Amino acid sequence: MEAFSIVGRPPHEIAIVSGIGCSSRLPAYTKCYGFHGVHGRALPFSVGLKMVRPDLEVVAVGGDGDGYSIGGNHFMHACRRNIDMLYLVMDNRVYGMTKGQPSPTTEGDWDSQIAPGGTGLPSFNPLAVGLAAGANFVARGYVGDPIGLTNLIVEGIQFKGFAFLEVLSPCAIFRPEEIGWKARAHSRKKPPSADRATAIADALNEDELGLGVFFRREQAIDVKREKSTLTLADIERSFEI
Ligand SMILES: Cc1ncc(C[n+]2csc(CCOP(=O)(O)OP(=O)(O)O)c2C)c(N)n1
Repeated sequence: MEAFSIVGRPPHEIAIVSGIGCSSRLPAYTKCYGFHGVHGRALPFSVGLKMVRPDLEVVAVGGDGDGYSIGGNHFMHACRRNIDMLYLVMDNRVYGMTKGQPSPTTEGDWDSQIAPGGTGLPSFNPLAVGLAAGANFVARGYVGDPIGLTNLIVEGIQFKGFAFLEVLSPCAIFRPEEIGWKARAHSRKKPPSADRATAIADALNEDELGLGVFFRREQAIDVKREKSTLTLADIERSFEI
């Protein structure tokens, strides 16, 4: 709310779009326009919305299970499509809603009832993937740092193009050890890079709890859009055999 008030747009000029998960409940907690969609589909809906209503501030939100697993394909292509919007992922490294199922960002050795001994899989690095797919604004925030997070949300909304913000969001129920992030999360030492390869190396090599902007490079947004002249009746007729 604070970030939206700093951006200075009233609720009816903002649309928050989500998929499925505890984190995807977010649209219901604001007075903005909201769309609570289906698993992993927040991004295609948001992209379509922004294309037909460029006047709206569009913010897609969700979790790591929703966005990086079932929505992973949409994530990559939204990064390279560079539509002017913010994608905010509340990453708790678990499917909270399905009661502790490992997600793509879960550590391979995390023991759980559903995957005893861990999945054994390397975890997905969302920042490196977003950068490799072409996102021009890539940052990491933390819910335990509300001032820093507010600034990153404002920066992401004001960025011209697709902004990807990964937000460390502990799940106190299924991953209580993540509460310990509070003592370890810290600001990154390096300033944002404008060199993609450097930013990817930073995302892969730096401490996983480093907060701040990794990459920022504005690139012209070139959306080719043709106005349809079809009426609803025309579309209806096209279904007739
Ligand atoms: C592999 C897999 N695909 C799809 C689903 C359906 N599904 C149920 S909840 C959910 C998302 C919840 O996880 P997350 O996005 O991490 O949100 P959280 O509840 O942790 O906020 C999805 C995609 C599933 N459970 N498992």
